[in-house]
Amino acid sequence: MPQRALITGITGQDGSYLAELLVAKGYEVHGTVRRVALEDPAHRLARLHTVRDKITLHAASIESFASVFKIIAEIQPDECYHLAAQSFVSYSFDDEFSTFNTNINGTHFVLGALRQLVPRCRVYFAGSSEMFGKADEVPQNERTRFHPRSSYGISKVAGYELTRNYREAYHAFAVSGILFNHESPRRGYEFVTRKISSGLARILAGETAQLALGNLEARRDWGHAREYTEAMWRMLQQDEPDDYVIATGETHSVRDFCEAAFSHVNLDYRDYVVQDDRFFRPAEVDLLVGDASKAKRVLAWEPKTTFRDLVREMVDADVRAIAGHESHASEPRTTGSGGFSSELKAQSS
Ligand code: GDR
Repeated sequence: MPQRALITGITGQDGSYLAELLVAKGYEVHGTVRRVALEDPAHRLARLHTVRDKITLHAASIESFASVFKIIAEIQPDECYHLAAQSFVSYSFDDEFSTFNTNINGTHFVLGALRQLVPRCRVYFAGSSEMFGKADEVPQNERTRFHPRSSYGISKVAGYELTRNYREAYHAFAVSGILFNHESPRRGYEFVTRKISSGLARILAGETAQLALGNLEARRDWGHAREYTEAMWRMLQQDEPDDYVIATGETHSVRDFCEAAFSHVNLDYRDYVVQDDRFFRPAEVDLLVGDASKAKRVLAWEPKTTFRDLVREMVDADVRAIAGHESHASEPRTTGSGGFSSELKAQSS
């Protein structure tokens, strides 16, 4: 009997890479998607094109306990990767209530339904470096104090604590991956890296002359999403459940990302990038950089893609896509305004 995995948020960047990984490992893979996604597969399931006929998709809403309960009862998974969330930090300032509802209740529903229906199921919760927020130590590790700076970050701390408490109180094999930023050509267009790579492609295609961004000095630890989904899987293969930081240990500013992206196509970002107050956040996280030495020691996991290679891969993919050589392995383009696209709600980053 193959191992059966359930991925919530399977249509997102991480969900799609994880689905590919688990299919390659011989798992029977199930995923939850919003009903609207099934009605518009060409766009909303685009990231899943390599595995679409090898996985089973189920319409479900993680905001409904009845819906989550029904899916889990039906699938009886051996492993559950709970990735579905409102994952855009900026949007969480616009609507704290729906961010809490989706992210905290969604996680609670998954944990609660698994406890009742399949207590042996191993469950992964998508924690985030945003839980560290205004961190008081650099780099951040599994023992660093949390100081979230957005309702998104707060919702992830709540999910992390719920996961830990299910592990301690009910002996669930429940773990949190504290993943730092992870990007790829499948990244949603509203996140800064993809906004830069797709904006640059539009500039090269003559569709626009400028790229408006917010805070260029914010520093992040950016890795490749495909490698981060491998870490998720490894966490569920351990003898004991535990939480892990997944990061590269390198930090770069948004400005560095612009510089690397534009210079890759022999342009100077200073001729195109403008700062726009609309894209600044009410509370910013200035510097995040992770210490993944526990993951290296216990999971034998290490990042491989360098910052420059990640930038190049994203820029090359967007330039090719806009030239019409291949379709975007992503969702439909937003306006490029950095605004929240409602169809991305309840997908993982
Ligand atoms: P982040 O990702 O908030 O770190 O969360 P994002 O790419 O949105 O922002 C990174 C940094 O870039 C600055 N920035 C801008 N950001 C956006 N989106 N648009 C802009 O125009 C812009 N200009 C500057 C931001 O202020 C910020 O400092 C991501 C998400 O995937 C989360 O779901 C995940 O948990 C964390 O990474 C780890």
